[in-house]
Amino acid sequence: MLKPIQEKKLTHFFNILDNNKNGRLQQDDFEGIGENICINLSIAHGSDDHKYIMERSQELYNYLINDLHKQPGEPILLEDWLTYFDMEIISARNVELLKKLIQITVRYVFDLYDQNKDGLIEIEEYTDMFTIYGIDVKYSAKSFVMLDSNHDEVISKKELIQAVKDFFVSSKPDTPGNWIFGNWEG
Ligand SMILES: [Ca+2]
Ligand SMILES: [Ca+2]
Ligand SMILES: [Ca+2]
Repeated sequence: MLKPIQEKKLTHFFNILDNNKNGRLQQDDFEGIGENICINLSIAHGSDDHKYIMERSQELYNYLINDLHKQPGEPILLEDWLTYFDMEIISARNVELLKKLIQITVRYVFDLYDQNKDGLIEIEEYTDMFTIYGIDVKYSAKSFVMLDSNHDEVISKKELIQAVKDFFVSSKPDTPGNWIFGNWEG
């Protein structure tokens, strides 16, 4: 069974990815996120950068469809999402699957939001992520400081891996990684 805090965080993440807020994760949510990124970064429609962002945005969708045993086009419901995390990862203690999901998520964040491609997430890039996902930006500075565990004012891949891991599995309310996608307490 998921603990209430885990369910809350995973529901928060589901709602963020559900770009058109219809309660289902579908391909158009990930296209919408890709388009939001391009608009936010003033990337021209049809350019190579546009194509790159759209493809990277799509990758998480493809991974989830596959891992949740859905057919392309079949929606992922919140219930499917929570059951997946509970039965296949958290309660199952499936370390390998968790590791893979963390890797995919970290790659997704770096591919889409490390705009200057320096392998680090700066505060501006992190705040853009909040804007693009429609997360209240008033939490971005606070969250950034918590994720930046060595206080060098950038989020490294290592720090992001730890944060994503804590976000997915930690049942402690004071774990810094809980805040990766802003105010999960809602
Ligand atoms: Ca949707
Ligand atoms: Ca960067
Ligand atoms: Ca750091």
